[in-house]
This record gives sequence, C-alpha cells and structure tokens, in this order.
Amino acid sequence: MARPKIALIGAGQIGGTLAHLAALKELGDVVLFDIAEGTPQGKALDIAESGPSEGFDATLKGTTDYADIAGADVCIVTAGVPRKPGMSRDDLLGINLKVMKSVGEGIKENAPDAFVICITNPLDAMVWALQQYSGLPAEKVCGMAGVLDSARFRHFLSVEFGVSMKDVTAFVLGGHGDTMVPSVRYSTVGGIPLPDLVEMGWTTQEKLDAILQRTRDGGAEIVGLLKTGSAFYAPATSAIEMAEAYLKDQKRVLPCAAYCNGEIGVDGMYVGVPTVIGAGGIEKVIDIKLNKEEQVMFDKSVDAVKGLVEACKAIDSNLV
Ligand code: A3D
Repeated sequence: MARPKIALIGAGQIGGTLAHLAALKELGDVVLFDIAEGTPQGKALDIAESGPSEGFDATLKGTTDYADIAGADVCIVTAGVPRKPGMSRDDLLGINLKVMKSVGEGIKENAPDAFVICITNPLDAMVWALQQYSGLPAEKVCGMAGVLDSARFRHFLSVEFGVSMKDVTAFVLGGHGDTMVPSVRYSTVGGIPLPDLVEMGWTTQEKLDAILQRTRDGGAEIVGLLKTGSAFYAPATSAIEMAEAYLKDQKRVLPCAAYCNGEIGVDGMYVGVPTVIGAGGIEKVIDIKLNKEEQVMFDKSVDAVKGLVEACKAIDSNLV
C-alpha cells in the first residue's frame, strides 16, 4: 500500500517543523509548498538528509507548484504571516485572508479529498474562510488551536502539581484568542477535577487563576520572548497529533476549531470545541453541557469570533 501523502502549505517555522516531525514519525511522504522560491526545496532537502541518521522511510519534496500536492491525504496550512510583539492575532486578518483564498483554491483543485488542518491566524476566522474557499466538506476542514492551548494548560498544571504531564488532562474551549475558555471543571489530574484539587489543598484558587491567565496569554508570552515570530515547536506537534488521529483512524478526543451545527449553542460557524477525529475527519462535535459561568465566557468568545468573521465578509463579499 502506498504511503500517505502529507502536504504542508507554508514552509516557514511551523511548516519546517511539521515536515521534520511527519518524517520522524513516518506518517507519510511529505510535500512542502511555499511561495518563497528555495525555502521549501531547501528545508525538504535538509530534512531528507537527516533520514540516514534517523533511519526514517519518507520522501520529502519542496515546491512552489500546487500541482505537486495532487492527491494529498492531509494538508496542513501555515501559509501567511505570524504576529510580532505588540500585535494581536486579529491584526493579521486582512493579509492572511488573501492567503487563505489562494490556498483554498490550490487545495480545491489539487487535493479535494484531503483532511485539512488550518493553523494560520486569526485561527477561527481563517479556518472558516479556508473551508469556503476550498469548498471541501466542513467535517474535512478544521483548525488547530485547542490541542496547543490545552497542552500549554496541561504543562503549567503539571509543573504546579509536580506530577507527570501524562496524567494531566485539560481542555480549552472557544476562540483561539484572548477570550479562550480553559475549562476548569473538565480538567483533571489522574481523573480528579481541578476544583477538587483546590479543596484538597494541592493548589490555591489564586495560583489556579494565574495558570488560567498564563494559558490565555501563552502565545503572547512566546512572541514576547522570541521577538521575531511566534511559537512553532508546540503548534507543529499539536497539528501532527491531529493528522495522526485522522491517518490512523484513532478516534482521538481532541479540542479543535470545528464547524458547529448547534452543538454547545453554536450554529453555522467554527469555534474551539471538543471533537472526535478519525478516518472521517471531524467525526463528532461533543455537545458538552456548560454551567452558567462557563456559558457566559464561551458566548463571549464566540462573539469575538463572530466579529472576525464579519470583518472577513466585509473584505470579501463572496464569503457568506
Ligand atoms: P512563518 O515562519 O512566517 O511562515 C509562514 C510561511 O508562509 C512563510 O514561509 C511564507 O513564505 C509563507 N506564505 C506566505 N504567503 C503564502 C502563500 N500565499 N502561499 C503559500 N505560502 C505562503 O510563520 P509561522 O510558520 O511561524 O506561522 C504560520 C502561521 O501560524 C501564522 O499565521 C501564525 O500566526 C500561525 N500560528 C498559529 C498558532 C495557533 O495556535 C493557531 C500558533 C502559532 C502560529
């Protein structure tokens, strides 16, 4: 059986890391696409040359021609620009919307059967636009943000509690922005919910609140440290987790930006929700019950995404 084909649209910081991880994990053969002539070819060759030492079997090709992504099983989209210190994700909307149009058309023409994972910011609005420009079914187009935001939350919690990250489960809902909603009730250590751990004296409410805020600011913290771009190792790892769930039909329960049809009170738009990812793409959006306080925060986050979607429509009247 032929190896799966993984197309990475955008060969920048995240794109290059994705290519390296996909090869190391032998998820399939990799095609790196970018408009910057030389960048995808150089990165593909560099990673291919790490193959003999690592011992992986995967081919890597760099290209500036969409025809080379033909028949891809998975497309991961990072094309566009990242933010710089002082910028919000939303400041990227105008420029990255144009990029989504060309990427969506490229996928539509060359890889219409792919599972598409968007990473380009502002995430929830860009994945919505990408689905429209590509015309692919909504369950085959999703956005990576929740896995990353949850990983940040899990990392901070494991450090606070001094326990293995493997035993910390957490998820973050809503839009990938300042209004994201890290879920406290549904996050656990070895199955024990966070509010119980506060009662048990494992941490204080103040410390937990600080971790929640650090999670919301997780992207900005790294932008502030790097000064020249945004995070790329953890974002790439998160998207690879989603791609693997699809390619291996793992039925993983992962939070991601998915198209909602009434789940959690959201209809006809993309936002961060818990999903099941398997061979069918987004096989299910999990319709969890929020309490009053969580619902207020979630609705605020959904409203922020709606505002970005309206801004996209104002730029391109073909978007509906
Ligand atoms: P960067 O290293 O600048 O790479 C972007 C690449 O896109 C560059 O190589 C560009 O040449 C290329 N590009 C630009 N326009 C096009 C086009 N029309 N077609 C194809 N390629 C193009 O950025 P990065 O890899 O650090 O980040 C990529 C995106 O991911 C940015 O929008 C970030 O804001 C976003 N990001 C999202 C998250 C989430 O959690 C959602 C996290 C981190 C970064």
